[in-house]
Amino acid sequence: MSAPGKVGFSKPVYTRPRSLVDVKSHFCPGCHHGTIHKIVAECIDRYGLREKTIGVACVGCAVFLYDYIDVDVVESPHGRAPAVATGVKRAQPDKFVFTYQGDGDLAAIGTSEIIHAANRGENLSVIFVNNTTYGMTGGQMAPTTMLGQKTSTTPYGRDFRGDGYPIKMAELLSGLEGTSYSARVAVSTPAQIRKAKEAVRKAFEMQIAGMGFSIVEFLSTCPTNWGMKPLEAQKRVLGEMSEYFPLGVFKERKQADFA
Ligand SMILES: Cc1ncc(C[n+]2csc(CCOP(=O)(O)OP(=O)(O)O)c2C)c(N)n1
Ligand code: SF4
Repeated sequence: MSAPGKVGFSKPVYTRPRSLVDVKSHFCPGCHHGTIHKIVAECIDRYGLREKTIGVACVGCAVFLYDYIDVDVVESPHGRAPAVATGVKRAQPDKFVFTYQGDGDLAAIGTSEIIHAANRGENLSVIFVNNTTYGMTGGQMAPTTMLGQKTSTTPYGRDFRGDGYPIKMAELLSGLEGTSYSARVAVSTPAQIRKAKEAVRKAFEMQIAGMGFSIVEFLSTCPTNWGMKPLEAQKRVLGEMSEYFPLGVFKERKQADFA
């Protein structure tokens, strides 16, 4: 019985996913990496994959995946995660293999690796964290940095005349035949978090069904390098960021395509 005036709860409303390590987060306040880890861990649990998963980490703040997700993780050099994951999956096709990459990693130094892994239709899943900057190394311009965005290497704001345009990776990869699933999601509201989880589930299901390459791009924050408070950073994702990088599913193969 609960004390007078207190509400009694008989059912837990939240439990930590088994695949999420019970440690304090070291990420900056308002950073989305932690929320994205939780979604990944929940989906690993959902399909009972923990004992057969091999994650492939990259560089940057994204690398710390290996401290938080309780599965085997291989560390790869900058940009090479899709190539390393290809080797792992081909050597051990019964394992569940995913990469976890930032935008500097996936869309700059690793452009070649991600495009060719997708084009080959490698049977693996990619979690892509787009925070429009190089988080760990001090906020330099990334290929996803938005026009006008000030960074440590673009103090006057990104200008298409010298710097080109921000790359829309989810759309770009959806155009490749080997891609089975490509979506862009965000985690700035509870409703977005639910949709993001659906997208990761779909991506994982593609690999489980042997359908080929799947990717989920997350719009993420980096309040520290954006020079914003956490709440302002959320508003940026909900506003200008999702206007330029629309949320949605850009490709979803049906089983029939492979029949
Ligand atoms: C071959 C190589 N070049 C450069 C670096 C330096 N480096 C480490 S992290 C990083 C930026 C990573 O940015 P991003 O992938 O966007 O990840 P975030 O920190 O935002 O999660 C760079 C350039 C490196 N580790 N290896
Ligand atoms: S520097 Fe940016 S990406 Fe790295 S932990 Fe801080 S907010 Fe997150």
